[in-house]
Amino acid sequence: MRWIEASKSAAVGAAADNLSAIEAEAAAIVGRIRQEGSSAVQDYARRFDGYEADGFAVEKSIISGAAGALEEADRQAIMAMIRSVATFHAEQGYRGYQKETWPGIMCERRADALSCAGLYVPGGSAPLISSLVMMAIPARLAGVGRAYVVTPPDENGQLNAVLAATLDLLGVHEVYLLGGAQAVGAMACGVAGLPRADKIFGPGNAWVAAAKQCVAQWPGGPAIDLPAGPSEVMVIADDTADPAFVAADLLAQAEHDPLARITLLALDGFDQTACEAELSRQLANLPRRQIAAEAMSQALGISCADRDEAIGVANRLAPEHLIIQTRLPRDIAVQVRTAGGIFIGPWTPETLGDYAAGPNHILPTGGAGRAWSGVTVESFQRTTTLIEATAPGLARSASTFMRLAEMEGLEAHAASLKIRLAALEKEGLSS
Ligand code: HSO
Ligand code: ZN
Repeated sequence: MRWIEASKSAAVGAAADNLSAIEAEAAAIVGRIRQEGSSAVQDYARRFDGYEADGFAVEKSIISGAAGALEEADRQAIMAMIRSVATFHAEQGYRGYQKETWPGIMCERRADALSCAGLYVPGGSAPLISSLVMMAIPARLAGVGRAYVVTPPDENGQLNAVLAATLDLLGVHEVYLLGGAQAVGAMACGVAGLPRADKIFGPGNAWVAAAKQCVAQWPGGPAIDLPAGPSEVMVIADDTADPAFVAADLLAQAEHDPLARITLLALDGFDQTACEAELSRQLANLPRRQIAAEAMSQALGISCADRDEAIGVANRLAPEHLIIQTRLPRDIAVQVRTAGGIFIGPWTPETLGDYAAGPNHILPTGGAGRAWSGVTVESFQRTTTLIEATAPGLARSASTFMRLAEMEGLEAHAASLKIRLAALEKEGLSS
């Protein structure tokens, strides 16, 4: 872990990870899929996933009944996760409403679910069943017409068994075995047997994140949920923090990805030496220590003079997850306005939120939290506004609208009102 003073941390974040090479590769992959379609997807699947097949769709019979293979305690844990995520998300969703803004002009906002959403579930070394739940539940609550899952095949070229069981418990039966940037390309273009997604959801590694950003910029391309790349955690710790807890929380994110961004903001009195010792001790016992060690080699410790300085750094870096292990942690939480999710106090490890506390764990990374929020039911909805005027409503308000059109110098706009007023006058309906 490298330590710097907060006053020297201005370049952190701006210097960003060296992701441009990955961005270029991901752009080349989705670009070729856009040009060549299914054959390019098959080629990449063969090359990157070692997956040789005509199609990518998983047979429904593999999913239905898959939950039967789970141990009872595992089944119950997954069901508990589904329930608490559903309970928290049930409060969400755009509200439709009507307002008569002028006498005789009725305005309405209507919320509709997306027609087709593609949900990417990262696979590889750790199939993230929790990420699946974090997308499938809000999609269902929003009432999405068709929500399908795309996930890489396991080392045997199969759908991971625990993932299959979770899909079964969720009642999601449309699944395709594809990973990485090529999965994003296939969802965006609607090729290789996948339906064209209106919006692509899901966390992923740097390639997946870059591919999503790329397809979202195509004219007419799909929308994406949010810029979500490699995991990030920031811990703010003071002299009351237990260095072993802090070390454990840093490693819990480090084990996700060699590119995971790990930041520790140390306030006066935090025992850095004890924390470093705990990091080495705990790391040595982790099965995924190679990944975690790689991420930790890039980890940054920032010494902060006081709470305000730490709050300033946190707001500037906008971490995906912020864990506050200090005196009066809630006072800090209310002042940090850019984090994806905040975990308050010593008894709230991020792991609670990663799995089953309730809130969504798909959160903005890379500083995107300054403007983006995590996935919600609203992410699966869009809104349309409706306006309906009556003849008297139009007649009474037209002069104001006409003045506005004239101020903008748009005569045809004004004329679309005048022609109606004339018609109303003829019928003797004008006010
Ligand atoms: N921490 C991850 C989510 C996750 N953790 C899934 C465990 N499983 C998001 O950054
Ligand atoms: Zn996690």
